[in-house]
Amino acid sequence: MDQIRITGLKVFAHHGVFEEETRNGQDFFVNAALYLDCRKAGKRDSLIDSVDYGEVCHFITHFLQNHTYRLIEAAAEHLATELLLSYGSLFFVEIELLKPNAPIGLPFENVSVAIRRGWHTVFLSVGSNLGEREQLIREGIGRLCGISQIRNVTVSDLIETPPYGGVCQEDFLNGAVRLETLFTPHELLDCLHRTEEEAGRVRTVRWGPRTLDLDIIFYDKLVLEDADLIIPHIDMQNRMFVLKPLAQLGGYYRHPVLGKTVLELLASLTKTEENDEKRI
Ligand code: A4P
Ligand code: MG
Repeated sequence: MDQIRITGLKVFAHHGVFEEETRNGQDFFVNAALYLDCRKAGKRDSLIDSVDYGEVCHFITHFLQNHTYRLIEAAAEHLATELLLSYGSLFFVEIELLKPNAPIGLPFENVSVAIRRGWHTVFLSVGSNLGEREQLIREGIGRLCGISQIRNVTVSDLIETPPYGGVCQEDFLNGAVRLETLFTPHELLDCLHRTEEEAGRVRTVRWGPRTLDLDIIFYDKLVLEDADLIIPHIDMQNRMFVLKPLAQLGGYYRHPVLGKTVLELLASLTKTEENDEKRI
């Protein structure tokens, strides 16, 4: 992807763990890479289609001067977030924050932190089979839309589906959501759990009735497996209620482990279910 690079921007600011650092201040240097699509600006020769690097330099300077952090990690983290939230055409930013006069008491050239942050594309599955199902789903998605670290939310049609998983319960209303987020996968999971809780979700029976269920299906092309989170969702390929709405938003999205697109997974499952019906 195209980049605009800023190197060696000098900012006098007051970040540091020691009291004299926050009192007296010192020079910091910033290297930044802004990832965006420069094609249109390049073809049209127009600033409006790009990001004004002069403005970004002033933005970085003001940000670092108007905030005080103990750690350069924190200064870089918050700066990256603010840049991504303020300049909508940025997909990613890389920030290196250097502190050449850090009070180390030994001869050294430089110390710095370098981070890369950006927007991630996520597909969610959403379901409800308790209470005002559609309203609960719409309110839950509305809550996600109101969070600054989430943008470009699109929602599939909501479909009525029979319960899957062997628990005898009411039919579900299911859908899929595509969004972009600055959250890490675990931060997103926490955010989804809070949204479920606000919808009055009580966890009793596994796979049992729920006012609102929000599952992460894909997070970019990430493959992750730990005690709290499995991405891509471990059982999505066997669930019609996930694949059907998902196909509306990301039919050509390729599963990073199974190597098939959502439409191909949907076709395989449809075939399997048809064969199962014939056997019965
Ligand atoms: N977890 C691991 N990976 C993920 C992920 N990719 N996304 C962990 C979200 N959570 C993930 O989930 C239990 C734990 O799974 C979470 O705390 C998280 O750490 P939960 O939502 O608390 O409990 P659950 O929903 O009862 O269990 P589970 O296994 O998530 O069930 P599902 O997969 O959500 O299935 N039939 C129809 N027609 N439509 C439905 O929507 N839903 C279910 C529930 C059953 N049958 C259904 C439907
Ligand atoms: Mg769930």
